[in-house]
Amino acid sequence: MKLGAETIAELASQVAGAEAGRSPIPKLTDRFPDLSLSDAYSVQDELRRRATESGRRLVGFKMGLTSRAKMLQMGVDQPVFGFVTDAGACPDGGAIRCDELIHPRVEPEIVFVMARSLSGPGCHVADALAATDFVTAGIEVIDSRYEAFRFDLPSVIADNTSAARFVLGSRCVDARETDLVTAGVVLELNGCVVEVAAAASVLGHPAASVAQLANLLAERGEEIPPGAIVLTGGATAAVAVSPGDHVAARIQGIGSVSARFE
Ligand code: OOG
Ligand code: MG
Repeated sequence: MKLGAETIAELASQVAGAEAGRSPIPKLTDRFPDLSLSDAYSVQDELRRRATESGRRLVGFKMGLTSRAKMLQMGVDQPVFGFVTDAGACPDGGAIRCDELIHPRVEPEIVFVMARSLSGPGCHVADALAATDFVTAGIEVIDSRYEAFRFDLPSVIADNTSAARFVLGSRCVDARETDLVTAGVVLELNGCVVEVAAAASVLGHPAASVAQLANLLAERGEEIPPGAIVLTGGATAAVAVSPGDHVAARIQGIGSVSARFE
């Protein structure tokens, strides 16, 4: 289906309204079963346009559903991308308010910061590594605007892939000097290890996620700009958090990052 600009704007308003009012809505495909992936990215583009128009700064992108653990958890079988703005950034070790969110979950992610632009199509791991400045440890806080965190591919794309908050570690590591295949990824909740993975759980190598982002952006006439951060996707399943929780992600050879929820 190719939706008109008015419908795209209306769907963007529904998602934005759910976020602002912290009141989840049924997934968009309940009302628009034929919503195409391209329409869904148009809704996301409209959300991005409104975010920057209201003064938020686009700081990069996020890939989602890049690991088997995430695909199985969410029942969706293809990677997707969303955008991240300065409004989502939280300091390492800082507090994140749950009353601003609907049903937050956390996931450990390897985050790339780009030195140069990266344009698809045809990008591969080596192209991504060559364009990277450094990698750091990250926690992404996702918060679906859909009831019961249930969605399908078009619905989650139109919801900016559940993007809500993110926390970056303070240690910057050269991606070419680090083993991003066998490195262990550990997610701790209140001091207990709750999820573990290897870096390779993200598309075989998290740089492949950056390359795939460039290739997906190219389909929409865009590229990854220099200086952009790229969240490569949860290496493990996401874990629900509530006020009082403390979360840490530890990534072997890269470092750790943490957040408190209140
Ligand atoms: C969609 C976003 C997925 C990831 O890292 O896989 C994501 C969701 O699971 O709500 O951010
Ligand atoms: Mg994520």
